[in-house]
Amino acid sequence: LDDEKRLRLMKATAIAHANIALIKYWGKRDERLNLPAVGSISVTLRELSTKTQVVFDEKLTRDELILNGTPAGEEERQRVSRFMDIIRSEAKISEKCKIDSRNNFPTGAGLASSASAFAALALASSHAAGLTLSPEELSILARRGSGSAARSVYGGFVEMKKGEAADGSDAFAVQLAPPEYWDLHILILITSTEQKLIGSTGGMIQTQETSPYYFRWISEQDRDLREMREAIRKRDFEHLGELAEFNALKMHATAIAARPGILYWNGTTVELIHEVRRLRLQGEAVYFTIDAGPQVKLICEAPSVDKLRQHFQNFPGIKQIIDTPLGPDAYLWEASK
Ligand code: 2P0
Repeated sequence: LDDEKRLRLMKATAIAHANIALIKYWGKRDERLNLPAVGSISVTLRELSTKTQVVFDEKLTRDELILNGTPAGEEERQRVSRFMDIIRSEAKISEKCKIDSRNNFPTGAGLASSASAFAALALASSHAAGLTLSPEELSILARRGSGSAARSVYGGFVEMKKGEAADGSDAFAVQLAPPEYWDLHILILITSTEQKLIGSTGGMIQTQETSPYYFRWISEQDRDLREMREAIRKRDFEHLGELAEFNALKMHATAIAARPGILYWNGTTVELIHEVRRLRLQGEAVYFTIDAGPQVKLICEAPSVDKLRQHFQNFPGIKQIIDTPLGPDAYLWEASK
């Protein structure tokens, strides 16, 4: 019976949602502990989630990772296995585990999934290993997997603290407002489903090592964070949108100035930047943000969604549109089954 109880305790499933930063994370102050060089502010997305099951099993000789129903490549498996070593060390267990992770959004849609993936993995694996973590500790743990994952622990509007401590104990995310605070929508305009040539981690490191604008990017971030908190507090949509657009373009400009330059955009990305600005001149309340890839994410309020969706439906180069309101905290799913 004891064995049965132990086995039951060593299994858990969690769901976490993706997020999009309004004030971007770009740069690390410590690579090993994955500490960000800047704070960031994001919104969590209801329609994009990852569901992850973790089962520790003494019979396994190595960690196994299934992604969307298929065994993961060796590089991904090792990244996750290194993360599981952190869990094992904290929980003082030695069992290897089987991880089954599934995104509810189309794979190969060119959308980053490391935020929802590591937030779901942190919650499921800590629970399965018998750790009881506070939300702050969970966010710190998720950060070790991927910086943006620290934010996906919470729903709604979320701020990731850069922190000061060398051990990362104050580098975690906090919720600024729950999802129901403001009916914002993000419309993701997918322009390419190809794998990007340079990932976020590599792109950040190259930027901080070679971009002449990196120092300026870092030195202005606290002001942008303060302004964004204020725009959210006042529910000032124009201010939020204008500032998000500014901060995203500034991040990209800093990366473009690296040597060699890092350019995540394609032609459609640029056409869409112009189109959003044309729409604004015609009175539409819509802004954009862009992450480490060629997709353009529109920021708007709920009443504008249908019109914008229709407007971009047949825009040349757009492969797919995903509309999402803000989503909830990460949560456990039938924890003990
Ligand atoms: C962000 N991005 O704030 C920024 C904007 C991409 C562009 O966080 O190295 O995959 O795993 O900590 O979390 C993507 O970075 O990087 C990201 P790691 P991560 O959303």
